Amino acid sequence: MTYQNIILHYPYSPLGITAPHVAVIQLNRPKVLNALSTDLMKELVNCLNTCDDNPEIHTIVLTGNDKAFAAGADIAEMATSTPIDQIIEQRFKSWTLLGMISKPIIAAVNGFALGGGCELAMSCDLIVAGDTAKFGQPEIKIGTLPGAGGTQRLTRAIGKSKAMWMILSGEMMDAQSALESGLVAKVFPAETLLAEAVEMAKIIATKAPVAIRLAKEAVNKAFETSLKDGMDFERRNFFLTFSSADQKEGMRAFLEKREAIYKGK
Ligand code: DAK
Repeated sequence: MTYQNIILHYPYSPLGITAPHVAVIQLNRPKVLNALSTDLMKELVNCLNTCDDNPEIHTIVLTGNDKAFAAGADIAEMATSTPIDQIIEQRFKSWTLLGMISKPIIAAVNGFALGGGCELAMSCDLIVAGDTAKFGQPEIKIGTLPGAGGTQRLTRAIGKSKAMWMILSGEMMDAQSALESGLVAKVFPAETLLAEAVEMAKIIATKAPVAIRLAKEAVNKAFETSLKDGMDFERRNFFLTFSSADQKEGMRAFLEKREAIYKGK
């Protein structure tokens, strides 16, 4: 499939050096700060599914450009829509499908991650930011409120008071505060952000793919269950790794003091 609103870089080979098993997806509507139109979201989910289905790809980096990761849903598209339009067009469907990708997705955020852009970053498995990044849920300034998980995910990420302030005021949070609040995992100079995110993706990509998927699933479960149910879920996934060839290989390699060679089985 050819994409109009995103670019898939796979293999990802900056300067001719390939990052093995890493795909980079770039949001590409620069004139409107990567506003998340319905078409863009459909393409993104389609592309993520393609990456998820490709056994050669282990980790995905989602990024924008220097000015914006994404400045939110496309306001021009949304401004006159009715609730019924939104139901008929199933705008929420792409957002639901995002949560079904089994491989780790790193959001690499430079510039604005606002509204749906912030929600998209938070829908990924972890966020890294350039030092000029700005996060926000400014929907209140245009007469509405977050609709793709912002009230829930931001609150879980940074706590009630900070999230409440951002959502009720529409004020943005800079990269350093996002780091201190736990919204992002790391901050890098804006110019090297993508390279650093790809390095992180490469580290994840060297690990046993089945264990990575099960670990991602277990961490994400922490947001949806009680501690007891989450621990039970973790234990089952832990046991499950012991039916993989990669667990045997990983532990054997440790004991033999060599690098493990994982087969993804
Ligand atoms: N939509 C459409 N166009 C946008 C846009 C957006 N979100 N953000 C920026 N643009 C366009 C601007 O209109 C402008 O276009 P031209 O005038 O050049 O034609 C161009 O991008 C450059 O923007 P500015 O000229 O405004 O650039 P500045 O540097 O001056 O300002 C800014 C940058 C990010 C502060 C500003 O553009 C801004 O405030 N943008 C809007 C941010 C915003 O309010 N975002 C939240 C949108 S609501 C849901 C799923 C998702 C959502 C809800 C429900 N369901 C599944 C149910 C999400 C909702 C939202 O995100």
